[in-house]
Amino acid sequence: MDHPASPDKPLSIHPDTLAIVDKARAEGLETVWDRAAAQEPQCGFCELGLSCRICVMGPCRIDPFGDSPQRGICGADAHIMVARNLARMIAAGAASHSDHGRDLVETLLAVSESRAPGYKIADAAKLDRLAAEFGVAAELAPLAKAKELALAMMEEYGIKKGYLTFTRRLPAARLEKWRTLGIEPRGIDWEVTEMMHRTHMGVDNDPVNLLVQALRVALSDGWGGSMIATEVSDILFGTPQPVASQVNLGVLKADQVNIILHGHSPLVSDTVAQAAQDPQLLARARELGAAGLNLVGLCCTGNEVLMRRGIPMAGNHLVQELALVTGAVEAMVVDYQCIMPSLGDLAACYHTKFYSTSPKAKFPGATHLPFSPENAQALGRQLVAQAVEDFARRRPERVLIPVTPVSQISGFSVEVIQTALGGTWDPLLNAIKAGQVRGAVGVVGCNNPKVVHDYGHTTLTRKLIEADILILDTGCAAVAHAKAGFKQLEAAALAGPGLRAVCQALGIPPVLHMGSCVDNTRIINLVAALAQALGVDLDQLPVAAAAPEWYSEKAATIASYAVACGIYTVLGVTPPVLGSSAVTDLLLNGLQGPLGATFAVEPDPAKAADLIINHVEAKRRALGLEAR
Ligand code: BF8
Ligand code: SF4
Repeated sequence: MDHPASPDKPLSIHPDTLAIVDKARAEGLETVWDRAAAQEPQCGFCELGLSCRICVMGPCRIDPFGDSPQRGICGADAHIMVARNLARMIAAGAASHSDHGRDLVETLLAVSESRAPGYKIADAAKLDRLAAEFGVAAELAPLAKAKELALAMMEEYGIKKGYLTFTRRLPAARLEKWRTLGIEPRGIDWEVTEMMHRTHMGVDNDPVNLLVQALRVALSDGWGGSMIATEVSDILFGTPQPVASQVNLGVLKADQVNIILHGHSPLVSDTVAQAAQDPQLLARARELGAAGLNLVGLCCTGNEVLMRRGIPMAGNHLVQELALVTGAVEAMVVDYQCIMPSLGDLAACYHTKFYSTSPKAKFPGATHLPFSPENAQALGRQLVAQAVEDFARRRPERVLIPVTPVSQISGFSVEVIQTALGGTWDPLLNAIKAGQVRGAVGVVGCNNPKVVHDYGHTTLTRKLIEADILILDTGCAAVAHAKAGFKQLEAAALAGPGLRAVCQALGIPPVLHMGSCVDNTRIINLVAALAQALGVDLDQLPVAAAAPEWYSEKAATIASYAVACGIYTVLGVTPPVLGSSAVTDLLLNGLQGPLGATFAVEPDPAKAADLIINHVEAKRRALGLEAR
C-alpha cells in the first residue's frame, strides 16, 4: 500500500470531512476509512497482480519471491497473469464509460422520436456540428437530424463500420502510430468484447499482445464511448458555459429540503433539477417549514449538473458517506458508478431516503425507481415531492453542517475556452511559445483511502500552477481543487507570474474545470486541437496528465488512453502490475518508442510535480521553445 491508513494520520486535508468523520465515530457509524483499516494487511499477491480467479481450476497465485508456485494451474506465468488482470481492468473501465454513453444515445433517439417528455435538444448548434461530423444531411429538421445522428452513433458501438468517427479529429501522425502498433479502435463494444475473449483461459497468452489490445480498448473509450457521452450530453443539456457556484458540505442547508444527486449520468439528475423548480413543490416545502428546495451534487453526476446548471457540489468520492452523516439530507438519488454499497445502511440511520434509479444498478437499502427516457420527467417530480414530505421527518438535533461553502467557477468546455481566446487557439499558443504558460496538465481522477483525502490533488496542482502550468481538471480531482479555492479568480495569485498574468487578462482561474470523468474527452479534444493548430503530433506538446489518488477501473482506462494519445501520465497509486517485470517495463518505458509517452508512478505528489515540470520543459526544448 502506498499510504497506509492509520488512525493517527489525518484522513483528509479538509475541515468538513474531518468534522463529519468525527460525527460518524461519535454516532458509532462506519465509514470507508474504518473498512480500509479492517482490510489491513491487504493481499500482497493481489497488490502485485499475481493472483488469478479467471477460471475455477483456480484461484491461483504466484510467489513473488521466486519460490513455488511460479505458474497458475493452467500454466500461466506471472507476466500472463498480470497482463490479463490489467487488461480486464481496462476493459471494465471502458465498458462503464461506454455504457453510460449508450444511455445518452438511446435518450437522444427517444427525443428524436418524441418519446422522452423530460428532454429536448438544448444545443442545436452542437447538434448541427456533430451531425456534419457524422455525415448526416445538413438540411434535415432538428429532430430528424437528431435521429440520424443517434443511429450513426449506435454504429460506433458495432462491428460494421470498423473505425471511430471522433478519431478523425486527430493529427494524421497519431493515427499512423496507432495503425503501426495495431491499436486504432474499430468499434466500442467490439474492443471490449474482444478483450474479454482474449483474457479467457487459453486464448491470448502473450503479455505484449494483451496490452496492445488493452490500449485499443482504452482508445475505444476515449474516442468512442466517453466522447459520445460528453457530446450527446451537450446536445441534450447544453454545452457548459462559465458558471459561479459553491463547494463542500456547507452547500447543504439546515433550513431547506436537501436532495443529493450522485453517480455519473446527467439523465436522471436533470429531470430532478427541472422538478425542483416547480412552484407547487416549493410552496409545499414552505408549508412544511422549509425555506427552499436545495439540490446539491456528489461525484460526477454532481459535476454534470454543476457544469451546466451551477448546482453546488457537496463533495467527491470519499465524502459520499459523510454527506448522509450530516443528518440534513432528505433524499440521495443515485444512478451508477462509484456509489458505495454502504450508503443504504447509513441512510437508514437518519430520516434520509436513498433512491436507485438505473435498471442497471440496485443497492441494498435503496428504494428502486427505474428511470427510462419515457418516464423520467414524472419520476423526477415524484422524487422531489417525496423529499419535500420527508423534510418534516428530519431530526434537527442530529444535523451538523460544519463549514460554510467555498465559491468556485466551473463550466470550461472546449467551446468556452476557444471563445474566451477570441475564436482561435493562437493566444494560448502564443502564451505557451512566449513561456508565460509553460504547458498544460490534466489533473484528474478519484479519491482513494490509501491517500490522505485530496492531499495528492491539491499538493500536485499547487506546485504546477506555481510553475506557470495551466491545470485542466475533471472528476473528483476537480472537487478537491475547488475546495482548496483554486477555482476562484483570486487563485491567480497562487500561480507563477506568467500564468497569473494570463489568468488576469482572460478573467479565468488557473485551474479550469472541464467536467465529469467522461469529460476527460474535452481535455483530449483540446490537446488534439492545439496539436493540429501547431502542426505537430500530441506527444510533442508540453502537456501531461496525472491521477494522484485514483482507485477505479475507469481511471485505469483513462490513463491508458491518455498515454496512447501521446500524453505522459503520472499515477499516484501503484497499479497492480509490479509482479511482472515485463509488464512494468512496458508501461514505464516500452511505450515511449511507438507512442511517444509512458506511464510513471510517483506516490509523493510534490515529486510527481517535479517529474511533470521536467517533462513539460523537455517538450518545450524539443519544440525549440525557451526552456527552464
Ligand atoms: O468518474 S473520479 S471516484 S466519481 S471514477 Fe469515481 Fe474516480 Fe470520482 Fe467520477 Ni471518475
Ligand atoms: Fe489459475 Fe489459469 Fe484459471 Fe487463472 S486461468 S485461475 S491462473 S488456472
